[in-house]
Amino acid sequence: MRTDTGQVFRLEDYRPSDYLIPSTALSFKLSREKTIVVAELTIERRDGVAGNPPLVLDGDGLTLRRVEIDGKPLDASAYRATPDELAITAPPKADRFRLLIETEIDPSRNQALMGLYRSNGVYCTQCEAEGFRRITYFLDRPDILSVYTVRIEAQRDEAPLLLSNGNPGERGDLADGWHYAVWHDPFPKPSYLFALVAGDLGRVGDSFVTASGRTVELGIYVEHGKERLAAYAMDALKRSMSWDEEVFGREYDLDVFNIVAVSDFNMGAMENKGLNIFNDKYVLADEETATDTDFANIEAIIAHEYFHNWTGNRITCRDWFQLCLKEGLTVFRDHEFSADQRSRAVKRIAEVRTLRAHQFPEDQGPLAHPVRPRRYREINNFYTATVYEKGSEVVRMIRTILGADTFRRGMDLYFERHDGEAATIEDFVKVFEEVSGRDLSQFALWYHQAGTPNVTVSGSHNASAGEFTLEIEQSVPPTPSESRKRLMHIPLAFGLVGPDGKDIDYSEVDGASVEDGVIHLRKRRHVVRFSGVTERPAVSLNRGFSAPITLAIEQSAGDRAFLARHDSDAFSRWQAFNTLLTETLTAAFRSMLGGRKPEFATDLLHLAGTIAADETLEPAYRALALSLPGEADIAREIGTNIDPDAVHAGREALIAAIAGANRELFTELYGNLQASGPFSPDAANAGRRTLRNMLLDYLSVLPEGVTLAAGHFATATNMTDRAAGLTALVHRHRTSPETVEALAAFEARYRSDVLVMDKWFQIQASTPGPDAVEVVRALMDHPSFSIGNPNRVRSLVGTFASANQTGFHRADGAGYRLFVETVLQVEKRNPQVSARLATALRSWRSLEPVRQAKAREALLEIRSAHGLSADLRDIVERTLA
Ligand code: B3K
Ligand code: ZN
Repeated sequence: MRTDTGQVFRLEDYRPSDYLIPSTALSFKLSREKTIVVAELTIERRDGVAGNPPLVLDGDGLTLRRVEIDGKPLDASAYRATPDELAITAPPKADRFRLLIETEIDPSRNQALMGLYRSNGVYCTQCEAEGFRRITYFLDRPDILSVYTVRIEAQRDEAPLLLSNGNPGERGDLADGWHYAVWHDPFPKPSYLFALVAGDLGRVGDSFVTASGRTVELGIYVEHGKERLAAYAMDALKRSMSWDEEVFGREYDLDVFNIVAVSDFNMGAMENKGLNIFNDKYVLADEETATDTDFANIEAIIAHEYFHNWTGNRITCRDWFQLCLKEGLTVFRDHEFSADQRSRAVKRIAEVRTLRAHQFPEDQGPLAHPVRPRRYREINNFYTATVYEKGSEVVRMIRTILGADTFRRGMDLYFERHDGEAATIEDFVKVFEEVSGRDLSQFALWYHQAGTPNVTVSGSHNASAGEFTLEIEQSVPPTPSESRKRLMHIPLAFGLVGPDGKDIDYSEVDGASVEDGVIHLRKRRHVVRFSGVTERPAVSLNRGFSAPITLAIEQSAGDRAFLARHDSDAFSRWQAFNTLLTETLTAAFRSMLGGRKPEFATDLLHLAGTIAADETLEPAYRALALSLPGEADIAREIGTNIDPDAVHAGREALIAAIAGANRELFTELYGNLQASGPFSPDAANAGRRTLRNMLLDYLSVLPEGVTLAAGHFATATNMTDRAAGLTALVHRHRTSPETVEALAAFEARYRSDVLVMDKWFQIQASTPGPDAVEVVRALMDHPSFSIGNPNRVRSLVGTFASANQTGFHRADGAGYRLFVETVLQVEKRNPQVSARLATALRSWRSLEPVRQAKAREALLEIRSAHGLSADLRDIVERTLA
């Protein structure tokens, strides 16, 4: 592990390299403890570079065995080598030369899971962002595009399968049971997209004929015996390939496309050219082992990585500050794909919930950074919800402002102009300015300025004049190292809903800021007047969540309830009810703090029932409406001085009140939603299960709840229902015999399937209440748990720290002690995972004083530990700053 050098990287320091590497030939002799890598690089001096400046290559923990230039060993005086750098002090004066580097690496000891490592006996790689330098010395930066030829040698028994990027070439046998395979990738690519896999895996094959009639061989490689579980992923891949042709005009470009599932992986998946490597959690699924959410995630991640072939691979990033160029855009593309495959309204609501749960706290806390950051200490810490999810929202806003057709023309121009290049956000914004003729410079602040803008709105109606006026004000709160903010261009989609539930056909009086149902805020304060509004409308604002802002609108509960039933925009309709719930929950929190029993408006309780039973709405939508804001969402709304126990108690009280008021209705609906016929993971069937399981969640708090949940669990015929039954039992009836029995039955059934055991860990780690700390501690000794496997750590400790407000923030600090111990233990092996885990404390300043002090102590304890990685130190120091 590299310890922290304290170096800060700055966008303004970007400088093109003096040398280029147009071609790279790699040869691997794979062996567990001692793998030999020979890299033969064509090095070219960049045009315009004078003389022969030193060539300084990046390394990370490498052992150099040999270095030659143009076939001759290099004299020791001509270079300097450390594990982390190879400097050729006086390279040849020729414009072009061949550099050969032989390194030795030890994949079996690689626990950071970056570079070349072994997972379950399979050799695999992860190079983004800076893992390639753990394989060989290189100009390991994304603007160095090279054509790769890769030769892999391994023992045939150990690794019958030898894969790399591009198209397969020659293969054959060697002496002593060894064999080899050659791969060639004709598309120049940055080193972070290099990949190699070698091992003994099962294959699922299929093919796809592209729009222009080329046949592409598709392969998904999984552990032997699990081939059947890759069928859904294969189907999702083929759907992604045709969707990208239809919607973005993008065709696949190689003869093969391979996906490999491995069990030790730091994130979801990786888009290496022609050879995607996946966390097996996002490939393997059937109804017995995967929930509907798992199926949806697989579909989205398969699509995401596939879409990177154009947005990320064919056009890559000039430097890591531009990460959102590929990530935000590709998230936008995968969101659109899922919206088309499933339900657009449901997908949009789910996206916004995720954005609020993950990106808003980041943007509103000590780790806030712009979508395109200007500085970093450790780039791995910038694979964030801001870069990904807010990055996607920014692309969505461009489409909102330009309209779908002009947006598509802009995308076409982007692909045409920058194919084969390493581009920047400026390049991206420019294509849209060109095709639309608009000035997007103020809009581009969304990339450059951190923080969630706040928009406040009030409306007034003048009945006699038939006028309605909106007064709107924007402000952007200060964020770390950005105290003064500029005003943003915020596209606010809206509608004025009349008493009949239909949108009023208004005209704007001044005609300055409204265009196609969108108010364009550019100034601090706008007064927008509408005529032709004879009856007082209910205002529906930020329709479709057109801008990622927080919105405070003066509106009566009556108007909100009206919109919750009648708004023609499905998102805003959901939002209206969700806002009512949020307001109710913050009031309930205050009652709890004051020692009073919260009281709930009967109208609200009944509105929940009306929405649940509204057959004109899809079941998945109804489930989202009934799903209360989470405890962290409520805490964020309250802002400061949070007592998580009071938040929890208030929320539980509302659940009980809704369940009590709708007992018969919910019971009946629950019964009607019982599935018949074979399982299908499609959106409609999944939606019915979601609604039924949401109703179970409510009903489980009633006296008959334990019996109902136990029956639900016992009769479940798929993992979605089984996990929902177990969750209801564990979260609501922790100590009942039914729960103990169900937990044991689940464990007995899935003991040998660690991915399913992750759900068993998650359900227990998220159990509200003070005992969770001890439960998690005990589960860390469970035979299925392993501190070295990122999925296990995330399921058990990650869930506890980020999805269990009452357990993690236990007032005596026991949750934080477990957290410190685990973070430091994980840190020794895998800094990326420990740093990610440590972000769980990013909102510590919003806690009440006693917990706040304990959280701070925990962070200080981590900070004072010896030899911290750059990853963890960066997170902890920024969190404390
Ligand atoms: N590009 C990878 C993420 C790499 C993370 C490196 N720390 C997966 C993705 O976003 O598609
Ligand atoms: Zn991505």
